[in-house]
Amino acid sequence: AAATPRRPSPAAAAGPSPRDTRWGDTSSYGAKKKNRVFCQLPNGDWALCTVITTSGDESVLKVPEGKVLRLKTESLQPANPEILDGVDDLMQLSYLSEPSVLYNLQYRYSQDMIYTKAGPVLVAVNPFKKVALYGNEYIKAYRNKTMDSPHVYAIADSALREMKSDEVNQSIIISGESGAGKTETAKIAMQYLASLGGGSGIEYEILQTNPILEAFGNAKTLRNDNSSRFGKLIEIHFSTTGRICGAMIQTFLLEKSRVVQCAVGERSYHIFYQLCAGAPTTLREKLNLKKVDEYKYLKQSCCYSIAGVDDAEMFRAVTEAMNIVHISKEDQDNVFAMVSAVLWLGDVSFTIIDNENHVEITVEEAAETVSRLLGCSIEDLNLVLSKRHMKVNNENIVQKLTLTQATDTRDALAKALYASLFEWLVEQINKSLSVGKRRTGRSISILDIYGFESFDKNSFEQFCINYANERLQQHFNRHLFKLEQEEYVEDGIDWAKVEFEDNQDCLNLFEKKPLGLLSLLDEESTFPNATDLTFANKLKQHLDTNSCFRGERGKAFTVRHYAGEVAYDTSGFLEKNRDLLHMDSIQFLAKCKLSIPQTFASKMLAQSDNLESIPYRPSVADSQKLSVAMKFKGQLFQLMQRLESTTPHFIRCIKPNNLQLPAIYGQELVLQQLKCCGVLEVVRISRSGYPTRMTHQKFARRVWFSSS
Ligand code: AOV
Ligand code: MG
Repeated sequence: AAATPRRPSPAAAAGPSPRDTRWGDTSSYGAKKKNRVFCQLPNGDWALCTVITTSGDESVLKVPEGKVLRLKTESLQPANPEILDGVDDLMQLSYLSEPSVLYNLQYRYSQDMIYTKAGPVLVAVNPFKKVALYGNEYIKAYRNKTMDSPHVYAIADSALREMKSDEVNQSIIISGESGAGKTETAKIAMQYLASLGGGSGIEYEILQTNPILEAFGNAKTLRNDNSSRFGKLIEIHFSTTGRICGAMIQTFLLEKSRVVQCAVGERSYHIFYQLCAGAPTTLREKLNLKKVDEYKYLKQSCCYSIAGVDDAEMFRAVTEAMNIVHISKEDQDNVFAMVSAVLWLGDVSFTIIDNENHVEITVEEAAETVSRLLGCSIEDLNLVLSKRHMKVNNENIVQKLTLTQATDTRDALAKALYASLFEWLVEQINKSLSVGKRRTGRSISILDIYGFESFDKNSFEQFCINYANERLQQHFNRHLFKLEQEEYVEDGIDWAKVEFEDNQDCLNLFEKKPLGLLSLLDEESTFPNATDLTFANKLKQHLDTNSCFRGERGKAFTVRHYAGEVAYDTSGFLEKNRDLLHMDSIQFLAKCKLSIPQTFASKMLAQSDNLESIPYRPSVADSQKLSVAMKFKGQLFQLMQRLESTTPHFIRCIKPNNLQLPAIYGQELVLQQLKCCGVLEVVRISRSGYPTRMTHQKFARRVWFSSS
C-alpha cells in the first residue's frame, strides 16, 4: 500500500514537532518561558494555572479562582498555548499529556461541544442534558459539508461516502461503559442515515424500532436509567442508488433473570411499568392489570418510577411504534397478554400438601389470570408447576416438586415466556424491515451492546457483558494498533512501535480450552452434583497462576478486565449457564392457546428428537444442549467475523460522572476511561503515523481523476 505523508497541521506549527512529544510525557515545565502550566491540586485534579515566579526548584502559581500556590517546579506539566484551547482533534495538541487531553475535552464539554476527534476515533462525552447539536439543520450542514466539527453525523456521513466510493460495507462500532451514551449515539447515527430517505417510509420504520426494543430490552439499573440489557447490531441496507432499502436487527443475549429478580433501586423491563401505567381501560380490564407495586416481581426492588419519565406516555409511543412496524392490533394484544401473564405468574403461590414440602398451586386470582391469559387450564398450570416427568432406568416416573423446585420452575417459565416474546418481536421487526426487497447494494451496521459493568455484586450477567466488551476491545485494538503498526513495518517505514494495553491475556482467560473460564464453567455445568462453590474452587485450582485472575474467599473470584477489576460472585452461575427449561414446561407452552409462546415451544419441540441422548440434561429439548455462555461465545465470534468484513468507524462514549447529571466533569473518571480503552495511544499512533492510506490502484484512480 502506498502511504501519503501527513499534512502539516496548525498544531505542528504551534508547538514542537509531534514526533518529539509523547503521551504520558513527564518532561516537566522547567525553565521554559511559557507561563501556562498544569498543576495537580490536593484533590488530584489538574488545574490550568499561570506561573508568577520561579525560584530555586519551586514556583509560585496562580490557580483558577485567584488562589496562589507554591509548588515544586518539577511537578508542573507544560500546557498548550492558548490558541490550541479546545481543538477539534486531540492530534493537534502539541503537548499530549494527561492534563492537556483532559483539559481539552473539559474545555469543549463546558461549551456543549461534546464531540472531539482522537485521530480516527470519535470521542463523545455524555452531556446528560439536551444539547442543540441535532436535527435537520445539522444533518443538512454535515451532508453539504458546510459543517465539519466532530460529530456522530460526520462519522455516519463518512461511512456513507466510503461505502459508496470503496464499495465496502461499513460499520459504526460504539463502545463505552454502562451509561456512557452508546444507545443514544447509535440512535443519532441512525437518524442521520434515515434522513437520506428510502421511499415508502422504511427509514421511519427503522427509527421506530428503537422505542419498541428499548421498552422490552432496557431497564433502569444503578448505572443508567435506560440501560440496554441486550446487545444489538442493526444492519441498514442500501440500494445500488444509495437509498435505504431495508434493515436487519440481530440481538445478543437478553438478560432474562431481570424478569424475576432485580436489585434494590433497579427496575425490571420498562414495558411492565409502561403497560400498567398506560393501558386504556378496556385493555386494563381484559389483562386484569394491577398497580406496579402490587406485583411480586416488581415489588422486590422497591423502585417503580424513573425521574423525568412518564411511563404512560411511553406506552402510547410504544404502541404507535408497533403500528408503524406493522405489528397488528391482534398481535399487540397477544404481546400485552404475555407481559401481563408474566407479571401474574410471579404472584402464583403454592400450598404445601404433605410433610415433604411438596406443593400444589394455590387456586386464586393469580393462577386464574395466568391460565386465562395463556389459554391453558388451571389443571395444566398446576401440573407443570408442581410435577415433573422423568425417565429413570427407562421407566417413566412422575416426581412431585418441593416448594423451592416449584418456585424455580415458575420463574424459569416466566423467563422463557419473556425471552420468547422478545425474540418474537425482533422477528416481526425484521420481517417488516425486509419487506421482501432484494438487497442489491451495500450496508452500514451499527453496533450497540451493553457497556462494561461493575457493581458491588456481579453475577453471571456481568460476566457475559464484560466478556463481550473484552471481545469488542480486542477488535478495537486490532484495527487501531495491531493492523496499523503491522502495515508500517510491512511497508518498511521507519517506525517506533507504540505500546498499547493488549487485552489478549484477559480474552485467553475466558476462552482458552480446556482451562479457561468458559470451558471450566461448561464442564462444571454438566456435573449434576456440582455447585457454585465447587465451580469457584475449580477456577481457583486451575487459574490461580493466571495474572488476570484472582481467587477470592468462598464463592468469589476477580477478573482483571481492560476496564478495571471486577469481583464476581459465582452464586447462580451454573444454573444460569444451563438455563434449563424442562421438557414439561416446553410441552405445556406448546399446548397453550396464546400464539407467541405456543409457536416458540412448538419450534423447540420440532428441533429436538432423541431426547434421551443428552446424558447430563435429561428431559430438555435439543436446542438447549448448548450452554448460555457457549452460545454467546459463538454469537460473538460470528459478530466479530461479520465486522471484520467491514470498514470500521469507532465511537468511544465517555461518562463524565456517575450521577447522570449535566455539567459535572470528573477528571479522574474520564481519565480512567480514556486510559483503559486506549484512546490516548490511538492519538499517539495517528500523530506519528500517516493519516490516509490507499491502494496503488485507488491512488492512481484518484490522481488521474483530479488531474483530468
Ligand atoms: P449506554 O447505552 O452507553 O449505557 P445511554 O445511551 O443509554 O448509555 O445513555 C445514558 C443516558 O445519558 C441517556 O438516557 C441520556 O439521558 C444521556 N445521554 C447520552 N447521550 C446523550 C446525548 N447525546 N444527548 C443527551 N443526552 C444523552 V448501557 O445501555 O447501560 O451500557 O447497558
Ligand atoms: Mg445502551
